[in-house]
Amino acid sequence: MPGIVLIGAQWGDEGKGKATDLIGTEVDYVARFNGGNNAGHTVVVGDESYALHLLPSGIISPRAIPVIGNGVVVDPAVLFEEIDGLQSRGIDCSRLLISESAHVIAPYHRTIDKVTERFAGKKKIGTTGRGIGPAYADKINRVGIRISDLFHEDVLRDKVANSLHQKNQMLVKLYNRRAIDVDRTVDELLELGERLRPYAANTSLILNDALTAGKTVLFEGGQATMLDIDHGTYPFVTSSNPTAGGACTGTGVGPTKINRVIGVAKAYVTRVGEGPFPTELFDEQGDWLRAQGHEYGVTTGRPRRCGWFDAVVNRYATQVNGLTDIVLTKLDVLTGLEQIPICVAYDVDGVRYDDMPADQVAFAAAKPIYETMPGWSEDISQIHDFNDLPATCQAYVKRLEELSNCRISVIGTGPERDHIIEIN
Ligand code: 2SA
Ligand code: GDP
Ligand code: MG
Repeated sequence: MPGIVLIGAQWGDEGKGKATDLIGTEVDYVARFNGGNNAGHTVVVGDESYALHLLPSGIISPRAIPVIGNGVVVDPAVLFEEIDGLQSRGIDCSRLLISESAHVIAPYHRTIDKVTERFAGKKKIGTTGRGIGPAYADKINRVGIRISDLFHEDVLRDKVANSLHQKNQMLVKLYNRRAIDVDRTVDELLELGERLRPYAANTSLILNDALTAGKTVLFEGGQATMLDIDHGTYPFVTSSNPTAGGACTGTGVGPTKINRVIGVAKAYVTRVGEGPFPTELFDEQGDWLRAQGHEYGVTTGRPRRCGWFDAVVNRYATQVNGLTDIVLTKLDVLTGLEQIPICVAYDVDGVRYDDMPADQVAFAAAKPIYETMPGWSEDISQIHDFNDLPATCQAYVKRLEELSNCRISVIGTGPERDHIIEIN
């Protein structure tokens, strides 16, 4: 089983960090392929809880080699903060490899992210403010800075000057902000680059060699399917491809090397930031889910919007990612509910949609069509065999599986490593 892709099936925060960490103990490499420090993964090991943003979750497993692929945008200052934080807690980060082709989030990307969101008013995306969108925009515009540019002062100075020429005009004239100084920015990036140099590598070559040698690589997605720049709820998306195809472009590994695609889905749904969310609950049931599931952003601390499981979203995730199996997390959070609604289809202006509408105007108007299942009240966190779950809980899982068009192979029953049920 050499190439495994693990992605979010909904709007993020499904528990990918924990799922990666679990599989990571058996793999040789864990490679991130998209996004940057907008991600927030919580991994709980015993009494210790680790909040990771940029580093792959595999960093916690002593065996796996963590890799930051070319599709990731790297804020070097944040990277070192995270490395220092983990090293001080005894986690060895020296094995980390960073693609020389990954793009850099420069300080001006953060400034532009914040300023454009502030001035967007009602049209804001609700970004994490980490400079993700502006860094990817520069990459696509062919004025971005790659990790390898940090090792060539002349090239770097030229690129930063070129990039800031336009951006400073915008900042000063449009947003009434101070111009950003080229020399100061270059000095800062050069210093960070020096510290980064030992980690920089030709990661596409390394990963391909590893796969050819029969080693196992886990490709870890940040964010999720519905936040994908192509397949998500555009424009309320992140600026990368968190879907399974991104694993190939974001690491330089071909699709023939991928054997398994795991989608992580919560037993309900959450979303942070703006944008449509058909099953969102605005009443006390939404507050209850948020409280039970501790639904607050790992990166920004923002309260997450909460709603019932949306099977249309999951079927869509199965489709666009080619899922082979689903890890269903946070089933324990639903314990205590008498009835659990599941969204099985949408009603858009009187028309039933069983599949995700591609038209975002239709999606924004989608009203959930619910089916309701009986809940359970027993604590399920100590159960390790599917057949020991309450009958109504088993029926709920089986129904989600059927509606998602994909097998559920693992169930999360609590935040800790051993709070899982594997289904054969
Ligand atoms: P950005 O910053 O440009 O990527 O924001 C664009 C949209 O993508 C959403 N987004 C996220 N959604 C869920 N979780 C994310 N990571 C953090 C977490 C979020 C946090 O794990 O909790 O702490 O707030 C994440 N990152 C980006 C974002 O909300 C925008 O809708
Ligand atoms: P990610 O972005 O997909 O990695 O998810 P986050 O770490 O942002 O959010 C998921 C949260 O759910 C974390 O706090 C995890 O510790 C927690 N978690 C993961 N799986 C389970 C589970 O099965 N049950 C419960 N109660 N919590 C879980
Ligand atoms: Mg998260």
